Amino acid sequence: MPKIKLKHKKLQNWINEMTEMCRPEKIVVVSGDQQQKKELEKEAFSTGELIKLNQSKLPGCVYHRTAVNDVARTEGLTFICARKKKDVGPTNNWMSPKSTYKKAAKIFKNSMKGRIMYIIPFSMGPVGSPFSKVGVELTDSIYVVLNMLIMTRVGSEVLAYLGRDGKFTKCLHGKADRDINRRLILHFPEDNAIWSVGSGYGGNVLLGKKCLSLRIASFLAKKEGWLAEHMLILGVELPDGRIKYLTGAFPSACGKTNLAMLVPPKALKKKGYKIWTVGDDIAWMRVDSDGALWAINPETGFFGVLPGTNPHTNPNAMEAIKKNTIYTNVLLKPDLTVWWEDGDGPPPARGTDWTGKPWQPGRVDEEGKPIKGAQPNSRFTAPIAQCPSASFRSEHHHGVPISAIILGGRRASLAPLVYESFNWQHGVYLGATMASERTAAQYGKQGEVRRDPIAMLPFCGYNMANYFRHWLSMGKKMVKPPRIFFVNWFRKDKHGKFIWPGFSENLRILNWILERSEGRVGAIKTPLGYIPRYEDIDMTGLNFSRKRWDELFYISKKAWQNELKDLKKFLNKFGKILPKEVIEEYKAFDKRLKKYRENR
Ligand code: GTP
Ligand code: SPV
Ligand code: MN
Repeated sequence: MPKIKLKHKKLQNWINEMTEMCRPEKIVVVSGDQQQKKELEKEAFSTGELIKLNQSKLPGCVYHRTAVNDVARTEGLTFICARKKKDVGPTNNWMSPKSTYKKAAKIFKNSMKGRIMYIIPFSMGPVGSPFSKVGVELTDSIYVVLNMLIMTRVGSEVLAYLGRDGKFTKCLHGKADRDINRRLILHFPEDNAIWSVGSGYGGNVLLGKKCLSLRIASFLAKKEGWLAEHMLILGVELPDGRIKYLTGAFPSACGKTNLAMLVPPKALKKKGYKIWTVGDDIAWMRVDSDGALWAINPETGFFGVLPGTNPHTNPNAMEAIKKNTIYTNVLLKPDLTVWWEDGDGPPPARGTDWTGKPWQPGRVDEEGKPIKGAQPNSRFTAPIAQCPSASFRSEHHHGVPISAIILGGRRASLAPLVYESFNWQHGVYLGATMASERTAAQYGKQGEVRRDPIAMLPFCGYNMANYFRHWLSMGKKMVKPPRIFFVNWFRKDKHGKFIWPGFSENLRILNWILERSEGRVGAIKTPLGYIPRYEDIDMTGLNFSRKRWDELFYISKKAWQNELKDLKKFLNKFGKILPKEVIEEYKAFDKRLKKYRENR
């Protein structure tokens, strides 16, 4: 049995135990240095786990294909294993820790025979910051190691920080045979442990991301009095030079990465607006001694959606992925560069699709449906530091102060472009009652509307009713809590076209949000909350008619009453432990709606 010697006895014992179970041939500690990284890449090229891309066109870039049955997070196979079922609530899958360890151990048993087990010490947040959390991931996948090197702070520095008895989250990952019937993504919040087996896809296996930084961290955050959220963080530099920071919770594939890297429209850029990207997926927030809410991004990389990313929609992302990037599940071109749908330029005449089959434009399946070159949830892994808009505050252990919180979702009809909550409690209600259409980031029926409170439905590591309660209590800790807004960039007209141009133009709405937060502009009161007046939005350089605007803000009494019915079913699931404040807000909204007269 291979052995390594570490100063940290608990870590050492745990590794011994896991080695005993998985039986790897060799153990390698990931140091974080360039030389080791190069060797790992070389090894992965030789086995075909990775393909080296065209180094003159894409320096430092590599390509990876996952198994065809392993292209997105598998929420149905994701479990929170707390001792008591009621502690995980009605929205999480539950299994008891004891029986689950046993069940998973059978799959892990001997699964690393003939393989190397890599030990990845990592820190979510700057190493040594009191707001950071340390994890150690054991994995038999080089792809995981290389991704973690981009996504987190990895290596000897973290081990040194852990010392002899530092706290860490135990993260075990094994590819096993990638059989979907033997795939489990398990969280043991009471043991501060994660076990993931049978998958090789991003969110299932980069255990620092959703598993630690959201599911385990949300559990710790509740205990310790802070917030671990599925949110982007961005800074808006105003023409007067001040930078105001916002966070935004949108469900998976609903625009966090795009908004976090927004490029101001020409006319606003000329006025002096600028965007600073702090994070695109996860925010850890706490109330500081000044009574304000401060946020850090625990990650150092982006794991972003490629289809739809192009120089028009997201020029900053395009710039960030030119070098040192891992491309997963896109189309491979004959010259060893890559392509994806709605990317940069027309499709190549031929290539190899994400499943490894020859591809050309116009190829269709048996049913005559077009076959995509890139998987709809194909992704890039790239260092934040390579993004032209990367914030200079990323390494600051204190993070950034938050002026406003945005919630959002994909609603083809129903929700207006933007509305502001009346107060913190109403804002939490808007969060608790969020819903969005399902995207390619999850398995399941695409387009179906599902409830996704604060974009945390798949990521909250405990009972969501208590999560709402935690949010309510956080508001009381702040001197002046940030205002909470809801946005919907995705409303469509009767021809099925997006009404709002979105992307860069969203800055016009962010600007209104910030003006509202500082009490510099008025608004119209509706049953939903406050909405902007057309004339209060800076439309310089954009041709957007008042008629289209009114379409964006149309509030259908009937549709909202139906929404309330659907919502009631969801809220009832929580039973008696649902905070009374949420019910209060529900009733108040129902009442406002009854009185509302549509002016159409
Ligand atoms: P995860 O990484 O899964 O958490 O996703 P995300 O929330 O970061 O989503 P992302 O920014 O990658 O956007 C997903 C999809 O939404 C892409 O296809 C974008 O083109 C599209 N999108 C983003 N912003 C807008 C917008 O303002 N308007 C419209 N119409 N589409 C948008
Ligand atoms: C998401 O699905 O919200 C993602 C991608 O950000 S993954 O890391 O796979 O969860
Ligand atoms: Mn995400």
